[in-house]
Amino acid sequence: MLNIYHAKNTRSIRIVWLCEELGIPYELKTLNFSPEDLQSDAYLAVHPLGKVPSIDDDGLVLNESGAIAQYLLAKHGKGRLEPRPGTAEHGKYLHWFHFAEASFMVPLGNIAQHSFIRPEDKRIPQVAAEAVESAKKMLGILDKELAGKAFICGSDFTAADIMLGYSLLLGKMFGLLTGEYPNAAAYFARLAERPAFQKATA
Ligand SMILES: N[C@@H](CCC(=O)N[C@@H](CS)C(=O)NCC(=O)O)C(=O)O
Repeated sequence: MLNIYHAKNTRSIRIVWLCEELGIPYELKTLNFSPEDLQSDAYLAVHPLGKVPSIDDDGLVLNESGAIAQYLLAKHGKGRLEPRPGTAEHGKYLHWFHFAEASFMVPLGNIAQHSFIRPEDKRIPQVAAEAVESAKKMLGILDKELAGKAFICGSDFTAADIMLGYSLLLGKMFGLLTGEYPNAAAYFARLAERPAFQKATA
């Protein structure tokens, strides 16, 4: 059985969403987004940094949302939700799949840390302000890329949309996904209509 360690509003949404899209059976191990749960000895044995998501797939423990998604696609995808490997389309797909975590989540994480996660005396307003500017720059890049497209790779929904969809969910929660980015806002609305997204974010 696939166990998914999940906490509300976190990157584990990506993994639940992917499993729902692919029809992969799973069991949720829901944690509170608090040090009591994430830094417990029991959870540190699953994820040494005490972060979510993690999975335990019949004894195989994995961390990192992108790696987990790629593992599940390889195991259960049967070619669904990604262009054919080795094609230019697959290269572009990988770019956006990884942009979502490796680039876009950096400023979004800093906004979260320096606006509400850290105790007030540990927040640095300058870091939050710079992160807002950086996130807006990335939203502008995405907005341009999405012109005339239903999904980031064109007309087909892929796992890159799942990776980006969570980042945009945070962007929206932080009030950044405004009418200034009409293509990105319409794209996120399209993603949020999917039943699998709604199940993962419930
Ligand atoms: N690159 C990792 C990041 C994991 C991560 O930072 N998760 C956040 C939730 S979205 C977390 O658990 N933070 C808890 C903490 O930093 O204490 C991934 O994609 O899985």
